[in-house]
Amino acid sequence: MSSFTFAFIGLGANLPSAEGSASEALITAAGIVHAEPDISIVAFSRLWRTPAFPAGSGPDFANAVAKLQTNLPPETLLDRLHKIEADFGRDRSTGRWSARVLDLDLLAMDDLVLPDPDLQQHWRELAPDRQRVETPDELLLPHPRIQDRAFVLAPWAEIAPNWRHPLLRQSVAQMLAALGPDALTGMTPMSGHNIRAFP
Ligand code: PH2
Ligand code: MG
Ligand code: MG
Repeated sequence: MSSFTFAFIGLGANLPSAEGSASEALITAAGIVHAEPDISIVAFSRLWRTPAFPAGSGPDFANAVAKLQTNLPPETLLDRLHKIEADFGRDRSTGRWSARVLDLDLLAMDDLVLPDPDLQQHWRELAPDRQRVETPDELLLPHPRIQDRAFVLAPWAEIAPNWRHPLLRQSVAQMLAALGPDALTGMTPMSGHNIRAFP
């Protein structure tokens, strides 16, 4: 597993931390990810301010998507992302979908499908009430909720509109368009935080 691969990660935060505001946390986290051995950020979206999903569940989020180049296998990359979250003081014991100082989600790597198409379909089509309480034990790639989430797809479309979901056969731009115009309600790109350029 040393072939050179790209990956997409989603960054999110909706609580201030020792690093400052949620948006400052994303910028600091991006620098830490880029400084990791065997990982480079090669593209970074704008930072977006997005209403918390589900509606009313907490303060607005800052969200962004980064494209990484890495030769790490998926599980190792995910471990590195979790370690960075922990260093930010993220407490994973407070439950799913609670407010967080930093969330780094592995969205996709190349056109890899993990663990298999059937389990992908099971988790993708899980009823919303069960999504709150059930979590897969194993790593799923692509992340099973990307096609539902404008806060992921809108920043992602800025850097890779043509990346294609290997099972749904839709591009990022097509998945975003399929959500309809209301999906972007309340979402705004933030100015003054342009970190597109990584050396
Ligand atoms: N992340 C969640 C739950 N809800 N809402 C927004 N707007 N942005 C997120 O990143 C987000 C969320 C779980 O990780
Ligand atoms: Mg998340
Ligand atoms: Mg997460």
